[in-house]
Amino acid sequence: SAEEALLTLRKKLSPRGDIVSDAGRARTIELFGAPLSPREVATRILSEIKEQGRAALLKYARLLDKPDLQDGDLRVPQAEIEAAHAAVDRQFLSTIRRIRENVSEFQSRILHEDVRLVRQDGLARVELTQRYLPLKRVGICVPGGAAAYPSTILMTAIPAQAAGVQELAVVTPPTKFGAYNTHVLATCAELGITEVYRVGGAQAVAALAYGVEGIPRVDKIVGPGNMFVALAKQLVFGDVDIDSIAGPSEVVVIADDSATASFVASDLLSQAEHSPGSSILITWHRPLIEEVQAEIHRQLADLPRSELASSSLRDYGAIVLVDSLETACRLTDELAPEHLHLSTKSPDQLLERIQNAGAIFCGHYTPVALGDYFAGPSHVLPTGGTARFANGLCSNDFLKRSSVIRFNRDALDDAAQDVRTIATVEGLTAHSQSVDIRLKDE
Ligand code: HSO
Ligand code: ZN
Repeated sequence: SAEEALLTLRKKLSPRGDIVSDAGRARTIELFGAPLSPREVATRILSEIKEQGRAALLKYARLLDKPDLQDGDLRVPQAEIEAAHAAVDRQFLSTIRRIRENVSEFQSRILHEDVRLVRQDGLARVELTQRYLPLKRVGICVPGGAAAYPSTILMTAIPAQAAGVQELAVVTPPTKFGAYNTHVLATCAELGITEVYRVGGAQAVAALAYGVEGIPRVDKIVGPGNMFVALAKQLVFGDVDIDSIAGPSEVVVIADDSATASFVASDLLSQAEHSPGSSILITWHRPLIEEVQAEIHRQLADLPRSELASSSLRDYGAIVLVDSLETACRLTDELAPEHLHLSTKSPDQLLERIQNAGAIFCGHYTPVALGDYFAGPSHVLPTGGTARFANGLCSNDFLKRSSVIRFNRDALDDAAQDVRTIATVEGLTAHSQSVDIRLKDE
């Protein structure tokens, strides 16, 4: 039944990193002299760096990532960023320029503008404004463990720049997929990002949240990372803003008899190849199931990351046969997936029935990869069913707002009695007084 399917699927959607493995336990004993949970590890790193600053940051960068990291290596020199830009091929540069235009156009277009309400009643005038200003300084986490992600720089930094953020600090681990990656550095150069630090994990989050000598603290930390980055972001929230806690990538594909099995299989595989995330197909067209299964096997054979993709599919993949389009939509809404692909004749028919999904891809010619790399909305999206209440990252997340309130004397006079009444109920006489004192020589 759909309910049973839902229970199984919930378990499959986004494996969480809170299980302590034997290997993890052994490693924390080796590093910290005690069997710590990942949360305890993150807490310890954060508080040490908060108290001891740069020395503790270097200590953890060496202990966890690169034993021979020198103090002077922490920030990538400008010459190295420029050299990377000069070294990458022209095709890569023209690609990231094109993507930059797409993302920048969309992110600027959706940007909030100040809103003003004027109430004029005779001589009384009230002016109420909601004013938006960009955050001053933002930190961006760029993963560098299993693969290089220049696209993550594009999908976080360009929305921030569209909002008008002046200072961007990128942190990425000292690895060949991170701070020693030519494409990563070239992308920073192309976007005018000059502050790049070779540090990852909870220690990077600590440096951004609290600041250390040479790295001023930021106002907001965005971008994905491993479990330690996620935990650290959760722990520093409140001292600094964060975007969200990103889990593994996931996709739900809803397909009908108009779908092409090879297309559907390719979408499932393109999220499965990330990490153990989940890929779920929901259909009411029974013949599609076997076709898609066969296609998955065929395509898997040629994928360099077939090992990873097939284990994600084995552990977290599913194909669900439902009785109707309506059930498919209901199930999807309960799952609230990060990506939803509508592989059907009339996607609009499904769109109006679905409320919870981070990004929705409509029709046979809109693979999820377009959203990951090219279209314009950010690929930083809510995972693990959080699309129920959370949103993908966008330019507006880099704005803060103030309310601006302006009354003239007649408007104050008009409001006076109401302010007095409430102030009296609350027993706050000075509040009343602040009104009366302005009106007394009438
Ligand atoms: N699908 C990932 C984003 C990504 N894909 C980066 C390729 N590179 C999470 O939305
Ligand atoms: Zn992807």
